[in-house]
Amino acid sequence: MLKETRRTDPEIAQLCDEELYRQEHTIEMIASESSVPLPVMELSGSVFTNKTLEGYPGSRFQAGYGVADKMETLAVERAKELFGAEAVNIQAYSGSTANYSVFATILKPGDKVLSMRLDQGGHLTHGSPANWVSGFYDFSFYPINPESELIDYDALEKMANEVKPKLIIAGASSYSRLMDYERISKIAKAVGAYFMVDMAHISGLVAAKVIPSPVPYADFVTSSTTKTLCSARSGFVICKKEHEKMLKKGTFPGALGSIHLHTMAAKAWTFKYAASEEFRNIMLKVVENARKLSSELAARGFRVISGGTDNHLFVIDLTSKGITGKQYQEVMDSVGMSINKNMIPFDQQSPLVTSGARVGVTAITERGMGDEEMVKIADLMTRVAENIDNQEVLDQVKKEVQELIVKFPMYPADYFKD
Ligand code: DSN
Repeated sequence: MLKETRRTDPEIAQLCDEELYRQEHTIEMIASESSVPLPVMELSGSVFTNKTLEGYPGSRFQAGYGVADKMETLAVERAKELFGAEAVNIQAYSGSTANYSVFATILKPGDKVLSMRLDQGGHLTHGSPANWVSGFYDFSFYPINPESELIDYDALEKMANEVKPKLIIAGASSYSRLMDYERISKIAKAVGAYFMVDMAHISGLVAAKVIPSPVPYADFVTSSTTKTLCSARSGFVICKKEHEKMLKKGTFPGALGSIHLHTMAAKAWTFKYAASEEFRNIMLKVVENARKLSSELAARGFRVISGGTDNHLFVIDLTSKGITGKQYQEVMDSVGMSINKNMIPFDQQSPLVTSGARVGVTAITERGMGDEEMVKIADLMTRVAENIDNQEVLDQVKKEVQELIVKFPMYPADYFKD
């Protein structure tokens, strides 16, 4: 696959080889990661990358659109079928740009938006002070209940009545529980707000019908495609038929430029594959593994936020182990296990330090791991947390990580050789 790169630029080829080695030898538990099937990798690097095109099928700004129109139409039709959607816009480059295109479609500067705060599970693009949208729109945040650590729907309703937002956003980057989309959609309707769900993290589980879908309830559903959907680095937006025309305009020329046909081709492949029994079985196992790993960690003294998980991820509070998220992330990485530091609800630490860590099991489940491996990983994670300064223990853990991971190769050994 890297034949010409090896010939023309051995330095870059070497970096690719090093990254492949790192991935093959790492227990990958960053919840937003997955390893893409080889056709997705091939299509992401396909000849479609050469084509510049703006507009939509049947109405383009450049010549040479015939094949591209077929590709975009196919991707849209497959996505509609997979998610039972009335309309889909496939042009987003990522989950973030999918959100921006919805904002460009329905919001004006200063409009009010009600969403979930970053430290309680939300996303940067849902109004975090660190993101440009916070200076452009007027964000308020609904809370989670400090005891249950679940969304407080009564408080959400009260805030919606007080704030009268133009848009209510649900969906999160580190919330491990199901959401009551039906209830939020009723609240949104009652106050005259649009309802948008950002299902970036869970779209694979939704596609496989392993957890409930927001599609019947929301005006707009946005997603990236790299997380549980295990596809190209890209995104898409689903909407009700009545919003399709304005979403098209809001996306192009409203928010984005020329389309990325290469990742569109990869997404089209995924929208067919994600309807298969094979993909559904992986997603079923993802949820089973997340439950198993979280309960094994709880049994070893970690506090799991909200007491468990219904999806592919969960957040652990590290204060009982006397370490920060930053420390844990760094030392875990040094022994070949990859997680990310994450704020816990009402965290006293800064986002760069944090009191918690987020753990996701999509990538290790794709590699074939199950119950037995979840028990072993819980044991390895505990030994790291409890021996953060003990190099002898960490060296032993590193050795055991390698013994485990080499039994579950990610890709055929010879695929990237030439
Ligand atoms: N939103 C970030 C995450 O969840 O890790 C990147 O996708």
